[in-house]
Amino acid sequence: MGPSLKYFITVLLLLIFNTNVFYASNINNTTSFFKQEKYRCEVATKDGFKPYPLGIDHFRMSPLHNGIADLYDDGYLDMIFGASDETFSIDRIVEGSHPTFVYEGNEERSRRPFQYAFYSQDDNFKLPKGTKYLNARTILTQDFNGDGIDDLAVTIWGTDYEPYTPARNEILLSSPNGYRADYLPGPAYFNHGGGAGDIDGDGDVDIVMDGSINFNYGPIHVYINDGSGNFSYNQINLNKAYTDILALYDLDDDENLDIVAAVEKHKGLQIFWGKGNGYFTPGADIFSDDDWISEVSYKRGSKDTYTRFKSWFFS
Ligand SMILES: [Ca+2]
Ligand SMILES: [Ca+2]
Ligand SMILES: [Ca+2]
Ligand SMILES: [Ca+2]
Repeated sequence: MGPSLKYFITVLLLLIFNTNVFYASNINNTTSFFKQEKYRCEVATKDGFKPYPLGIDHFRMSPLHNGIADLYDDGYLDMIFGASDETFSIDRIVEGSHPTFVYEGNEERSRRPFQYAFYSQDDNFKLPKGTKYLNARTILTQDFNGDGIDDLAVTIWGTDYEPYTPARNEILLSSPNGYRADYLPGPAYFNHGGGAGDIDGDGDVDIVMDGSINFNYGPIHVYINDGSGNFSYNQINLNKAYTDILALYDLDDDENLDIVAAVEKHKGLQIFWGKGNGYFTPGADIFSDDDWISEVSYKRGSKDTYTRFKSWFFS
């Protein structure tokens, strides 16, 4: 049995400190993580934003396959959710390999793309076409085609048990006639983590995602935006092991976004330094532990913390 998606919710926080806060990079503001943090704060603190689904799907909302966006830019935040049982076969539950989940797998939802659920405050919300997914593990929100309206980029894992079936990553772009779904370029992989941000410094939002074809090793997918939401595709092989979940932040304040990646085999973190032209160079592993990391985040912390991390970065 191959490895699978991560089921434990563990958020790993990188603590970085910079005394020159007034000169701190703004390149971080181009990322999907900047937008995600803003939306999560709104959902958490404002009345009426939390989804209030009725019926059985309330219990099927996936803690992993979800995203927040203001689709249509109408001021209503919208949440998109996959199902908590879409990754599992009944056999694997019987094997006890996923003891944290109480639901049996869903044969239909675990093998074929199915309509993801949208929760919106807007009573007239129009369901975007082309939003059937199978294990949309990471859903990134940013404006990729420069019209000021949120779009979605989605890593697709595919089926998560034998017979495994890889999948192509997808994108959902705003248009005058509603949303338009398409595949991102590149072949089918088992795709997992991703981040969006301006990695080549030309003002538009690019995408990096990771995937594997053998569950042991895989490239970073790099999608360079032409400014209109059309992407050129490149693969970069930097990692010693399968990159699991990643985030984009400028960690060393050189105005180039860097990748902070959870490394599946190591159960730790690795840095890939951004060169500002869409390419990256591998840095040192930061540490390893036994946790399953399902999200990587970043906050500036104490100067001591920064110094410690810095010495690891450059060791
Ligand atoms: Ca909306
Ligand atoms: Ca857009
Ligand atoms: Ca760019
Ligand atoms: Ca950097």
